[in-house]
Amino acid sequence: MEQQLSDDIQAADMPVDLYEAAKTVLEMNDAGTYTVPAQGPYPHQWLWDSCFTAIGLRHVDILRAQTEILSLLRGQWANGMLPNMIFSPARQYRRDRDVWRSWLSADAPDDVQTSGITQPPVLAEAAVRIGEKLNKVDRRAWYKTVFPAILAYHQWLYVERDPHSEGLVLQIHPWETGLDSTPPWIHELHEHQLPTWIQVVHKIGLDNIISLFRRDIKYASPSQRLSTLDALGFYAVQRRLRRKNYDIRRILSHTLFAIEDVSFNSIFIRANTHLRDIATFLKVDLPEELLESMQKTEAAFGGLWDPYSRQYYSREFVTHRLLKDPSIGTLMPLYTGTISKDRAQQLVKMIEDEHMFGTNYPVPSVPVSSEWFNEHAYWQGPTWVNMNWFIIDGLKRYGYTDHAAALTESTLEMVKNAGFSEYFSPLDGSPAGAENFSWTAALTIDLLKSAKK
Ligand code: 9WN
Repeated sequence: MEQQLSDDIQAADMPVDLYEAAKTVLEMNDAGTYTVPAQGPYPHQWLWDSCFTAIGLRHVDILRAQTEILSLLRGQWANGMLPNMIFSPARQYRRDRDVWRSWLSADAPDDVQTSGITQPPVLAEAAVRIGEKLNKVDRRAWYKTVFPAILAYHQWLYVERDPHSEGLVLQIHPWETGLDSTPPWIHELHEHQLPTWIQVVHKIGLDNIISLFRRDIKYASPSQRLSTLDALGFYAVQRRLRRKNYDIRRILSHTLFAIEDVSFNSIFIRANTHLRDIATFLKVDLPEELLESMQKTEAAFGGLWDPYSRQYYSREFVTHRLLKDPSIGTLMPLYTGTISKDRAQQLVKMIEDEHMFGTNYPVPSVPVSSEWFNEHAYWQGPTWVNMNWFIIDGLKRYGYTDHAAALTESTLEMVKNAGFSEYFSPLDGSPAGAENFSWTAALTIDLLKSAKK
């Protein structure tokens, strides 16, 4: 009650138009028990999108925020996996469901159809953020409801995605990182995963015809999305996973396309901390084996640091080779809260550097000095509000409160000027991608609220 009152007072000081406009976007995208990322290009429920949405919605309607999370759990597989997409049952999306055929795996749920891969584990963060808004009795009930699912999910990540018990978890499709076209992954895709038929299609110029069937470029300029060559590459990876019935042993037995992504693992480390906190609150013990794995992850994470360039990178699972195409992933360790202060300072220097991430509207998804940088090209340059949200959170926890405040301000200004776009040019803040994007709206609400704290 007390918390609710102080939030109401804060809401009164906010730029009402931005707050109200953000709420309207979420209402517009509300599909009943979940929120679609945007009308048109994204008609299903996505894993980390719903987590971000719930983080914003908790300020508006806590019950609806809880429903957003609970509706995600209906997609959980028997082995603990949470899929990146739960498909709308509407007739017109049959093709989307058929591409994945989740029913090929005995672990997939019977009553909903899903993809066969996951997305960054933001679930524990969303659960805790909702928990913060509840009194102790309601928080206990809430944590009791979601704890088994989060536990099963983290255990699955270790069992299936850390098969050698080395500590870091691997990803098998660029979509699992949520940063689809991020340079290190696209580089690897071209190196290991472009079958000959795709190269032939590209050579004879058939991609133009294939483009006609792409839903995404009906809603955004093709220059702001994946190239058709890369989209075909993604499709080939997905088809291979489907051929193996999403069985990880069969998938990993013959592949060089498995990456321990720095951004995914950063989010996982933070999620593990949240899971431990939830268990402490509930006074339950986490399995010893899981606790050991969590410790191993924090220790192994140092292996992603390159002392020469003083940056973090993702690495190949098989060879442990660091993938040195620079990207925003290098900054995500700030969000873990477990790297040293010295390393955090190195990362902050890069955020300040105008030749790297210190643009007019930071934080670009690729540093401006990179040959990959392109201000409107999806995950190869634009600024994304969810990444800023992670970085702001990390900056605060490492004591960089002025940096966090400045980044919050520039993010809100960018949204206020350009609307709730999916992403923005880091140079002039111009909008790109889909319009009225849910996580941009939800995290705007959260930043508006947190800016006062
Ligand atoms: C594939 C929904 C999702 C986000 C991802 C973003 C984009 C999908 C796509 O949209 O990915 O999952 O169709 O490109 O990259 O982060 O969750 O908003």
